[in-house]
Amino acid sequence: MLFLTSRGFAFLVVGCFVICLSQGPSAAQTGTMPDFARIGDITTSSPQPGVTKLTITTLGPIPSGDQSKLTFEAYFSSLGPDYPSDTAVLFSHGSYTYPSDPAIAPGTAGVVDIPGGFAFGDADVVVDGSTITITFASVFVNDMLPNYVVTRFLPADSAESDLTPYLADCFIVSSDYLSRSTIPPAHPSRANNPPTYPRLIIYRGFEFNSPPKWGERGNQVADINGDGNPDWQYPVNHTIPGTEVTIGLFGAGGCFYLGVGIDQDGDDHLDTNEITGYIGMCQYIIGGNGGAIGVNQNGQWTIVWENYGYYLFGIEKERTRYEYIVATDTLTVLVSTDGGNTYTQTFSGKPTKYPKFTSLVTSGTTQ
Ligand SMILES: [Ca+2]
Ligand SMILES: [Ca+2]
Repeated sequence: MLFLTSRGFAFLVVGCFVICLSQGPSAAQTGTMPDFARIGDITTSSPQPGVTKLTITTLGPIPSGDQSKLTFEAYFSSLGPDYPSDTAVLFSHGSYTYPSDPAIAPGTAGVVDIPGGFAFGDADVVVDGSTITITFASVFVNDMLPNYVVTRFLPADSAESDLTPYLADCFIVSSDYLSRSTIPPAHPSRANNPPTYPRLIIYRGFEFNSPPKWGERGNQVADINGDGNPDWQYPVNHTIPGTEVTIGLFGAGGCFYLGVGIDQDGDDHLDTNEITGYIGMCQYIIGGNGGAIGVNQNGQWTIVWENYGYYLFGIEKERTRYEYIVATDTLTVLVSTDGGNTYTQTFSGKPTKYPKFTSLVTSGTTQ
């Protein structure tokens, strides 16, 4: 665990006001940013182990009762500062409800997964004059400093129809403390692949280092990829409500595997001898993962796992999406090469028949 206590830093604000050329002029586009929507300084600290405190100081006090549409968004990358930001810690202010899933109401803060657009973590926020203090669990951001912080602002009298395109296309103040990037992140309301399932987040790829190909790491368990070497299990266990079906995360040969099975001994933990199949994996050398349990449009419990592959320098290469319907024991695998806008189905059937999983051990037996 890396603590941030002594790692406070200051942002050099390189603020700019970006005009949405694709939109007609509006009050927001021709106006000026109020001081309370402009960032003066940002620091992080760790008031206690496992807790990160992000302090944003604005150039002017935030007026009481302000009804503008304003967000402060601190972007983090699970893979390091040169990789795409995939997590935002944000504060929604004024009259603006942040369009994540679930939404973040005005006056509250949360942690949002940018690729999926879902809010998966809580954050506490206190506003005092020009100081915004957001406190959250460090694990959400892998104990890293933010890559940059963005504020987005619309005056209170802006038409609602102005809101989404403006927020999606423009950033107002962007501070990049190492000048790594001048490209603002897309607003998550335009994020690819809007969630279609009610989400209960089951896993964030950055919570664990990739499993080693060789050697030992903690949580050692029985050999699951049949190479004769013991493998690893991570503390990710979730049981589908109302069932004994449980998922567990395993590591073997440098890859993550999401296993599913019946929790035979009722300990809310998927033991290796309880795995009946695998329903997701991390197959990219540089990548990230996210997943959720929810109910699909047919009312069936569905486990969704998405694996993102990156080139170096943060360019997304490909993503693979696994959707497992519990009731029918059906796994569907879909691949996207355009950032999640479109997917091509590559497999649908029993998990044990998916070619990448056929050599894995299930319930003590190689399939
Ligand atoms: Ca092994
Ligand atoms: Ca068990």
